[in-house]
Amino acid sequence: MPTHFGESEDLLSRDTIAALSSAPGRGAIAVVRLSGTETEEIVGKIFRPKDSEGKFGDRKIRVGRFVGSDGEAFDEGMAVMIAGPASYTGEDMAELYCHGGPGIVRALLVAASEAGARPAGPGEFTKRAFLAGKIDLLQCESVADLASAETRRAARAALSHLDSGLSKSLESIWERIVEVGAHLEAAIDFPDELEPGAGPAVQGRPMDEKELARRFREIRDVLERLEKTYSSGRILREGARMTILGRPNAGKSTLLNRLLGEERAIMSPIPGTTRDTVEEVCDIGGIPVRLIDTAGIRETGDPVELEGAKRARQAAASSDICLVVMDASAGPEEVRWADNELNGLECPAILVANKTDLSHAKMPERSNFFGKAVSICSVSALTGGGIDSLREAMASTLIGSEGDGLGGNQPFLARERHRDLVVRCKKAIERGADGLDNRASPELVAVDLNEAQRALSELLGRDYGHALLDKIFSTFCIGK
Ligand SMILES: Nc1nc2c(ncn2[C@@H]2O[C@H](COP(=O)(O)OP(=O)(O)OP(=O)(O)O)[C@@H](O)[C@H]2O)c(=O)[nH]1
Ligand SMILES: [Mg+2]
Repeated sequence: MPTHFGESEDLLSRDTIAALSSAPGRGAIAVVRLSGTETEEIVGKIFRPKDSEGKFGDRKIRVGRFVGSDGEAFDEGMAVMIAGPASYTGEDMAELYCHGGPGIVRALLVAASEAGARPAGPGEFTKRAFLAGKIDLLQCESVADLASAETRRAARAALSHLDSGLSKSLESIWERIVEVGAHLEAAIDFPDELEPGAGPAVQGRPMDEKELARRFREIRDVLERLEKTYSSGRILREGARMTILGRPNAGKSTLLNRLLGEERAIMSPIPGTTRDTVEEVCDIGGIPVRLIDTAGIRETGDPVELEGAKRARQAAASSDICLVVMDASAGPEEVRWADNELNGLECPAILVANKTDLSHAKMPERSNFFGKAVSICSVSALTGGGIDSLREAMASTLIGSEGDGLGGNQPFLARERHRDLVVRCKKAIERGADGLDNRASPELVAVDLNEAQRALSELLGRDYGHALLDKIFSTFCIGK
């Protein structure tokens, strides 16, 4: 069980909650979940099994009719009871499968409420699982990430956190901190014995200041490696924004459609076809990428085109990466424009030389580009030539080699909360190491070590209060 600021009783409400757990709206089947001590009683009132023999039975699916408080049946479906504590929340739970008409779902929720259930708040099932000690806070967050994963790879990465990938690695950092803490305490309690061979109650021989400082720095390095995974981890979890920039007619809309595999944006030989930004999410090497097609940029007196170009620049400014598209058949003026554009960008960019199917197309040479293109890709948006290599370049620019292991065995950070706490922990460890170098008193170094432990505790959800839980669970869906 996690420890916290003594708020366990009021954090853990014991009433029975109910919520729609499948997506709202019309569907073939909808799932309503219940959790709490009254679950069996409530289900007994709103679900009439077809074979009325015997008790409900744990984890046995039964077919039957859903009934309102007036006793009238309004749907046929199935129900399963999952007895606590071996359930998701640790309490008695039920899942009801009804037909997915919005009227049926509403009627079922009303029936559950009239039978004594309270509508669940966002993430309340998972919050109960956490408070019952079934999963830690990092696993709770991974549940939310799984519920919103846009790609298989993002799901796999979240699943590795649900499997305690990050928790285990933080636990091992915790143990290392506890170990150096014991040696530091020995130095406080037995100041004269801080010499090799002397013996306060620590594992093995006590460490001297140099050894302690070395251990502090090792812990710092582990935290730093973890911190570095954040930019890739965040992109895998949240997705990336990628803006397509270029002059009119370069083939931006054709490229967007090619990457999406559908004709989303209008393409035409008339320069200035795209007037406003067009956005769509697609899967690039497992990364959810929001692709933004923009209006072509050129000198013009047309106020609509000028507004389009302004929006293109705004989209680029808030992007994780840009594709600068040039028409490879257009001559040196196009090369100069692309180079100039690359120079003005703040985010990483890929130079895409398009229309390479045309016989007079000329491949751009890297030496012609002073701008900071991460890579140069030659493609034909029209025929699809070179698009696979472009996809690879996009994925590796976004999450680089650090991203390769994400979702595998390598622990990584994907949330700002996690990154901030890892940085807080790292800084405290760093201060401690500096203190040891400067022969600060062990008591002072212990203050830094405590601070590092507090940050890790918060990260692992060992220390929490209302505010932290509210913040985390408010981002959850209702019914999760
Ligand atoms: N040969 C060839 N033509 C292409 C290629 N890509 C686009 N085109 C053609 O170039 C013209 C312009 O394409 P669009 O995709 O509309 O260009 P755009 O950059 O979106 O243009 P604006 O929206 O006007 O800024 C169309 O006639 C396309 O068929 C390509 O790879 N090869
Ligand atoms: Mg266009």
